[in-house]
Amino acid sequence: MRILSGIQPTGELHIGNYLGAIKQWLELQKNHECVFPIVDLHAITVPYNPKDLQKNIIETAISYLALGLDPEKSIIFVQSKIKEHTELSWLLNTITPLSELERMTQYKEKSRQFKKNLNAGLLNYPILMAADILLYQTDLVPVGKDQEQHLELTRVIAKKFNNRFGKTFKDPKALIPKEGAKIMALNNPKKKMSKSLGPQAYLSLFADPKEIQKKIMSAVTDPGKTIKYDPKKKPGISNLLIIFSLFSSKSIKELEKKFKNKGYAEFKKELVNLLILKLEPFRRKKKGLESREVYVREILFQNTKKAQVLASSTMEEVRKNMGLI
Ligand code: AQP
Repeated sequence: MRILSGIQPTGELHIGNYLGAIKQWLELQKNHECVFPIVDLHAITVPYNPKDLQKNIIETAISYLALGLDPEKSIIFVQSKIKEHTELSWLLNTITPLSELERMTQYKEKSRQFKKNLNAGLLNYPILMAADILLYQTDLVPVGKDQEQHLELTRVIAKKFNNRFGKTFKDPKALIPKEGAKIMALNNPKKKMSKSLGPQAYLSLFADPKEIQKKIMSAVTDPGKTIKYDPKKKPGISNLLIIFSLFSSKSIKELEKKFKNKGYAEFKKELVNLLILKLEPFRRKKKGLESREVYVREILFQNTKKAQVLASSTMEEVRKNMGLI
């Protein structure tokens, strides 16, 4: 099976990215052919600084390696280096109904958030994502819950294309984890943890012990004192319970029992210790890679060649079937 999933180089990766997506990637790369682009073309649909983007692209590549993605097993590259992503995206534009794009939740949210920069790229974002996925004849797309709707649209586009021009693309399926598919923001447990909500909302995967302590101890909790999983009534503590459970491999039930007569502060202190222990190896590995940028760039270069072979092969078929040659 072929797996594809990407992350935008918009800043540090956070524990939401890890629990919703990257943790699955690490398992999948053991037995499947995996394609993991750094999706820089998606990142430019919202206001950004070109200098920061350059830095973030390399940072994300370093982060992928530090977290355990293996460039011998998985294809790690920068999306914009393969021109076929934008070419296929344009072709898919011509068969994607406007109404489908306008009803996408992410578009609605982002167009509210970035009122002053309401560009066509923000609306067409899911078409580029469909191109990313279909270009590599992907079977499975391991993503967090927020991307489910885009995945469904990808499948609609693939079906439409295949019906109109003959079978060209595979039908990709989303792989969404049962737990951790939507980690909530630390400062607002009603919103998804994401970089764009600001530094108080997320915990970086490379945070040092001091930062972990600060962010977790000040995470928003709920009225009352009991450590109980109840996402509706207690969204703050429920979110922290999910994080604790996934990093410790203990069930939520076990944790509720362990912290039965204990308060939020004690629970948070233990979570801090757990996260320091689990995130420390990532931080150490990243530090080591930061001084080896030439090596990281070489990995990206070599992997781009592998991605190019796959992308060219699909595009040849697409152009032929659409009557372009
Ligand atoms: N909170 C989350 N919980 C679970 N999974 C998540 N993902 C993102 N946030 C969570 C998954 O991580 C992958 C990469 O997503 P992204 O590049 O969109 O990351 P982001 O942190 O969401 O980025 P931004 O820049 O802050 O964008 P917005 O504002 O759109 O969230 C995906 O598989 C995603 O599902």
